[in-house]
Amino acid sequence: MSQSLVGVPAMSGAPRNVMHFINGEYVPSMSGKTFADLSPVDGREIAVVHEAGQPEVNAAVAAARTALEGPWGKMSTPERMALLHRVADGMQKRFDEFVELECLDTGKPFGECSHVDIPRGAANFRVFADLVKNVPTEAFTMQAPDGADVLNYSLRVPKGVIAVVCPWNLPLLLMTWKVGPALACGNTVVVKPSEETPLTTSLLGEVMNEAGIPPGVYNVINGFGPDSAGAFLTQHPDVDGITFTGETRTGEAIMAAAAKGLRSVSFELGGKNPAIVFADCDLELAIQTTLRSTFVNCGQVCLGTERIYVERPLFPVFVERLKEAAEKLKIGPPKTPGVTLGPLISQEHRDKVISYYRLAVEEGATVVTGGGIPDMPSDLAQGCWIEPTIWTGLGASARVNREEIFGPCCHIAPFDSEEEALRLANDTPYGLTSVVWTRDLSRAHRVAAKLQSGITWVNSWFLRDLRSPFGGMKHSGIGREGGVHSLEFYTELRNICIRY
Ligand code: NAD
Ligand code: 6OD
Repeated sequence: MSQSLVGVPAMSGAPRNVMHFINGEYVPSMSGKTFADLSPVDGREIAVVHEAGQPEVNAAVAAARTALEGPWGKMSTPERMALLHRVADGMQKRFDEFVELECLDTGKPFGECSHVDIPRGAANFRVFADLVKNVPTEAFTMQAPDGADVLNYSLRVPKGVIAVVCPWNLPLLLMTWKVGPALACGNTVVVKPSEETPLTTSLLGEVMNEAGIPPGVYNVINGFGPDSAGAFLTQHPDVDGITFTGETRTGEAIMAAAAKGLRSVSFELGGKNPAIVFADCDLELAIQTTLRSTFVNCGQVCLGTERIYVERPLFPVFVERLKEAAEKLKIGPPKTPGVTLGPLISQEHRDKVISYYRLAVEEGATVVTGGGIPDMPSDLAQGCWIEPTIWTGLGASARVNREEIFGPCCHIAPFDSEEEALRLANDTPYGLTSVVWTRDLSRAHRVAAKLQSGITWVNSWFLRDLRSPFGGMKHSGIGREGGVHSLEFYTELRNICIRY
């Protein structure tokens, strides 16, 4: 069994070596092309990553096809489910390595990786393995014109070879959220992790081998998007379906690629998510939860809150309380005790977020707190640090209120009526999530029903039941995953009609 060098602690700080994982083997790029994976904490090179060209992508897709038609395709559902539980067990066994690598790649606080990202990675395999066994299909009886009996029944079959293209913000969680159900449904996958965060996706290859998953079922190719691994994979004619999480603009490019050959897509895209806070809310809970929904993972969560509308009588108190809470966030590296805010993912992304910090001021915002780059010790000076930031005073048409920033920042505005709050919240091309804060149950139902988002949380945020539908409206996505909805994308539903 070939070993990745990704999980091996680097000797004297030397970068790790990240290869592709194709047909159960770690392989380098034929071209010898590599790129650097940099730490967001201090800018040092943490890994040398092999960049896939067309030959590696072809090999990965071919391996996936062979496995689909071979041992994986022939395996019974209970055998496949047992193997997926072994994958989850294997992730649990190597939990510390996964946490270490995810923290290294993303710079996020240790507690976030160990309490959210990695446990969810394992849960994504268990939940879908169990679910597939328990979902019924349909059956209808009728009579043919000559009086013969007829039975229609449906069968779910795997869709085929699935391309899984992933972002960097929750690398293992979001990748396994796709790979778990895809494999549970009997497909094989070729994963393209983000070029910013390839480590845990690579390590999972070893776990797949250890669990006994046949070669070719789980393949990983590394590289960038356009003119690189991402584009080669999504344009590949032998890919049957593409599941993608990332920016809306990238979704448009991938949809164009998918049009050739009429491949189906499932897209989880960007957001500009609102929270509506009524004056009767549980203020303490609303503040503590909004602190998370805005600043956790340094604001790099697609479900996060960037626009907050507060009923006018509560507005000054809410702004002051959220400011106080934001100013208590402790910025620093993953393992420093008490750290609650890590860096942004890259200098390039920090440049983008800082450009919005400048734009907010140009558009006339009042900076309630933050707005800049914090002073950090000299050994962290090359990190992608940024201050948590709150603005007020902008109108609905300000770009800061319309465009996804994906940083630790939000704008807070007052409202005077339920209708106005709904109009403001829905005034966006996006429609991923929304949050409502109120103790009035009737109002909670009324407002939740009128919000234009795939997911609405009432008096909570990011509470996830993996059986429930997940996805975005408008420019925030195409399709739903979660529970049976994942099965709808990862299988073809066939009808058999029998006259007897
Ligand atoms: P991104 O779109 O830049 O990249 C995502 C992936 O797509 C990467 O692996 C990248 O290499 C690849 N890619 C880029 N261009 C491509 C192309 N032309 N063809 C094929 N592949 C291509 O997104 P990101 O910056 O990694 O992630 C942040 C974005 O993801 C934010 O907009 C965020 O809202 C969104 N996101 C959405 C969800 C959701 O559930 N809706 C979840 C997480 C992140
Ligand atoms: O919880 C999930 O399943 C999920 N897809 C979360 C997405 C988070 C976005 O950053």
